[in-house]
Amino acid sequence: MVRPCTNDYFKLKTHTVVEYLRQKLSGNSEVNVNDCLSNNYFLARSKVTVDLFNDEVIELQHSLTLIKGMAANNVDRYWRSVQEVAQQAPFRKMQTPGGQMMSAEITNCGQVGWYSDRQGYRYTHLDPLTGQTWPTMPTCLKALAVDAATKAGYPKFVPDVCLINRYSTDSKMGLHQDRDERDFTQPIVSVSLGLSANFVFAGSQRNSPRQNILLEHGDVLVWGGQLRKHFHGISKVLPGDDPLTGPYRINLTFRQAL
Ligand code: MD3
Ligand code: FE
Repeated sequence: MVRPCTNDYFKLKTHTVVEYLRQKLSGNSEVNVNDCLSNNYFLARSKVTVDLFNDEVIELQHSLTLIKGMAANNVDRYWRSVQEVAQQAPFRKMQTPGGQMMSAEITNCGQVGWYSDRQGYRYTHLDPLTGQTWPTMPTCLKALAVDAATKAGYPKFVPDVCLINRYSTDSKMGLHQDRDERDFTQPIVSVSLGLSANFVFAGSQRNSPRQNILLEHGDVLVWGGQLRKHFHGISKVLPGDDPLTGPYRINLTFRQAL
């Protein structure tokens, strides 16, 4: 069921949400509760707990669908698959074309992999680190992405790459657009595992108004339509020791690149 994101609906759960946010963010000076409550962050957080919002497919805004906690089911399989990918194609830091080191570590699986160095951003058929093809996309991960895209209204989504980011608590990802793919009518499906992060979502311009969205373990988001080309980044990974990932946040983005 797709439930529209209306204020009436969220007012019902306001108290729970506020308490939840306070707990989650307490002692974290860089992410402010009031700030979060004042914009769409509040709406995102209204789907707080898996038990409150189990199985709901929520359209946070046009072309942005949240399936709260979807990946928390079967997460052991997903996590094992990520580790198997990382054995074949290790996480590594990549360089931007400008020569800066990115702070998140990256690997890929699928027919191609996203890569960046002094020669630019691109998708490659071989992993430059190993000289081998990128690992095959594990079936359970692909199925998760296709299922999420279908629920969000993109039944024809066939991801050919999954880019995997690993963040420690001092990693960030600056505002950027994802524009190395061929067909922008296809969505991107993102899956967050482990530590939470503050995701910053801007508009079509780098200096468009920004909204903050707290991405938590198990969250699956489908980004389509015009939003597909919007600027976005990760400003902060919240410290912690996750039972699954330890000191890391893992983000999977499924794309149709070719
Ligand atoms: C909105 N990753 O890999 S996931 C990336 O948390 C990337 O690792 C972030 O940005 C991360 O390129 C954000 C959410 C996300 C991913 C792709 C998008 C949001 C997006 C593409 C267009 C618009
Ligand atoms: Fe991105």
